[in-house]
Amino acid sequence: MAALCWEEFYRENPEPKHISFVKSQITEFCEKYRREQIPVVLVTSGGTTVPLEHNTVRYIDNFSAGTRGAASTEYFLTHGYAVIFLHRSKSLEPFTRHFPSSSLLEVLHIAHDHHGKDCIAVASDKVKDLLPVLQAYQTTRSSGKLLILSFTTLSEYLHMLRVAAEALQPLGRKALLYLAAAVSDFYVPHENMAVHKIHSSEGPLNLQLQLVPKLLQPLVRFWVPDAFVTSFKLETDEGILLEKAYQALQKYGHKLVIANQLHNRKQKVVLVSQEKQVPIVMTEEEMRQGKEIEEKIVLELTSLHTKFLHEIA
Ligand code: 9Z3
Repeated sequence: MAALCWEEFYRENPEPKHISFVKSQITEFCEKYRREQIPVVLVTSGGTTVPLEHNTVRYIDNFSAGTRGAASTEYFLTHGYAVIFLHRSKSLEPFTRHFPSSSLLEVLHIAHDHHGKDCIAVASDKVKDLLPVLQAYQTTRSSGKLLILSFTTLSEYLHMLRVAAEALQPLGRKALLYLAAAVSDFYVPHENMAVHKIHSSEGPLNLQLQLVPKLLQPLVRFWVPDAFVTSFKLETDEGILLEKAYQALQKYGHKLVIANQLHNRKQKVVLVSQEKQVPIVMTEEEMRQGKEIEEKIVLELTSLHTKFLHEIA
């Protein structure tokens, strides 16, 4: 069966309950930076779930730890961008990602203040790791340049994406979209979903998943026609990766597809545009030093965006 058109998808899959609050937060954020002439980037991050039941016990998920989006957000902030970070609930977030919960207690130790009372301090060998993160975090907190929003399901994500894109429209060319979330191509339509937990006593489960309409089409054409839109293409078969990236460019007419493979996504990506392919590769040495590929991706992207801003519209 063919995919629904995007309007039907939005009609048939209800908005998340908090959508009007989300809308007012994003609109206010975009309006502030539009007035201040500061570029705004929408970073999407993490995988979307496709629930099998309304009272969800089981769901299908797309793989993504959220490293790409969370790390890139930190680099966009250092380049002066205001960032809307739309991420899968409980996936990695900027700044806190450096301290996974398992190592959080390792950073602290019990000390004594001058009255001999117990207090908590940062272990001295951890200060050099913690300090730059804490500085960047506090700078961001006081600037107010980071808006963090979360989704869980595919439908929540797609509703929030539309609201965010429409709010970015008044920024024109100053809006950058960096769509790194891993978005399902398949879903169970709202009206076909079981209400309660599906039981094994009913026998083997036959699932038919419908195709998700390609939302990049209306996004590029109607919601943010002037913005610099970048999407990611993920494949596991290297042989088809670039071909798929070009197909996406062709189909949606946006500026850039960042092509990556699952197994080496932290070492190599290719920036694919109509004009050229720019590979970004990490050396062994850079990896050993703990450098991140997102630093290079964001550097390249902000420079492409700056050039785009200076072109005659
Ligand atoms: C990506 O390709 C991201 O780079 C990763 C990042 C999900 C691989 P991590 O979060 O991984 O750092 O662990 N995202 C886009 C994936 C996607 O679903 N793309 C669609 C496709 O490939 C197009 S929108 O068809």
